[in-house]
Amino acid sequence: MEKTFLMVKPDGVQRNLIGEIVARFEKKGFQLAGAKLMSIPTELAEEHYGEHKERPFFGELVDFITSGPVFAMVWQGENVIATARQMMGSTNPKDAAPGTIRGDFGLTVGKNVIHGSDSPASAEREIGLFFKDGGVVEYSKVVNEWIY
Ligand code: DAT
Ligand code: MG
Repeated sequence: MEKTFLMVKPDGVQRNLIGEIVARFEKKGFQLAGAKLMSIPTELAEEHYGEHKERPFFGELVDFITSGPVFAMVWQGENVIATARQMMGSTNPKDAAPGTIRGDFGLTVGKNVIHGSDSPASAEREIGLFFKDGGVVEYSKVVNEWIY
């Protein structure tokens, strides 16, 4: 089953949005496979956002993501990587459609509430980084194949 890495960023945790965000993915039909509240060490933040290390906002990005606890999650389900990105909305909340997480809860690009892997390769890499000591649970709750 396809898996993705999603993370409620420090602004979302501080604003008590964990439950709201988890509820959206649960109600959509995706299955939670791992979750933990954690502080991100600077080295992990730099590695996670490595693709942006030459960008002018890199320092700010690392400072922000390490500024408070995040809620790191693994979700699974059909097309979960692309669908979760759609449910998150555009990177800049000013461009994110109402009904998306960033569209409903975000104001500025720096503090945009949630992270989600953008491709199968990113999902595998990010799950490996954040859940390298385990914590991804394989289980099934299928009673009938059409109940998802
Ligand atoms: P996404 O989080 O939608 O995958 P991204 O990978 O392009 O977006 O950027 C990672 C994060 O970096 C993004 O969630 C917020 C921050 N960011 C992106 N562009 C920015 C900018 N122009 N100024 C400040 N922060 C930015
Ligand atoms: Mg990205």
